[in-house]
Amino acid sequence: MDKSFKRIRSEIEKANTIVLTTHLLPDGDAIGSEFALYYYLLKKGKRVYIINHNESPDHLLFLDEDKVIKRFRDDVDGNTKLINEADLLFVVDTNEYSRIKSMSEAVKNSPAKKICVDHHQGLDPNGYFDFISDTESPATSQILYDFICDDNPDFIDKKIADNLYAGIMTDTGSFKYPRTTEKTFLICAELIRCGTDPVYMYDKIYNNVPTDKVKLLSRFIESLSFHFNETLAVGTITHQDFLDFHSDVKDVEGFSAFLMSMKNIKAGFLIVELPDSCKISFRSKGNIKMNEFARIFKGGGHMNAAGATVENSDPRELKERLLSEYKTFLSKHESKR
Ligand SMILES: [Mn+2]
Repeated sequence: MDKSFKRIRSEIEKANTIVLTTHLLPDGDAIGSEFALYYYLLKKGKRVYIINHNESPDHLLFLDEDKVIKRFRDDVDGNTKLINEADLLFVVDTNEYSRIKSMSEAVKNSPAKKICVDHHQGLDPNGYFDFISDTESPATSQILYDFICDDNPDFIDKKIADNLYAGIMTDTGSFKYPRTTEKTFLICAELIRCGTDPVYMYDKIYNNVPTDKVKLLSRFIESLSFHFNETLAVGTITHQDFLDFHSDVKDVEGFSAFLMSMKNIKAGFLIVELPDSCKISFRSKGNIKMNEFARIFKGGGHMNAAGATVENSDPRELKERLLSEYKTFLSKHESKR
């Protein structure tokens, strides 16, 4: 890896203008990596731009205090021009051009040398002029820590440290996912020494759930019913719930996982009422084939996670139908054993 560090550093030395981008729906590691690289490159005297497909989520906006990130579609021509005229283009935290969405054509067509820094599997070496890839690393930000220190550890100031820390903390699930190692903690200790406040960072990123989303969750919990000896949980979110709490279907993220967090629950249904249909999420544990069950409702998916959309249906009637179909489904299952 040290060799690619040196090669890429010599490309940076030669470059004047550098554009950075990352994957759609950017997360803490995507944005933290972009800003760590951004502030490092500014110190190297480069002209640097960050252009993304999506705008940043609310809880990460504090990392963009200088309002640096441009959204590609807000000025397609201007941004395409920047991408075309750049000497170097960094793609961070993904190696697939399809994941930079609306920007992929502009980036692929640009004569700039493209460099990928990533920790995901599946990098195609032919897709880039050069790359740093480490699939053992828990975060792209951790790779960039090594990259910047390999140049000069004094480059890590508080701003760079905060962004690297944000990337590492979020991609390790606050230091609990498998690729979290001793090295991860040593790096974070060093980032804290450089000025990062871990309490402040956690608070900004995680203690930031809008109250309307919590009210929607509360409505969902009130709606729960339990069946078949408390092995099945069913929850419903109605169109009215969305209106009451100024929310929409993206705010139910995590609700079906919540169903499955309960001890004796083996299956869960989440019914979400949309203007002219109902969306069902089916979840299960073990060998209960939810994709098979979802087919009754013209849906599909994986064994433990499936989905279906039922047009023009009433959520209460749909729930009754789900329960009666599931009873039949269970009895067929039992008889097969
Ligand atoms: Mn990542």
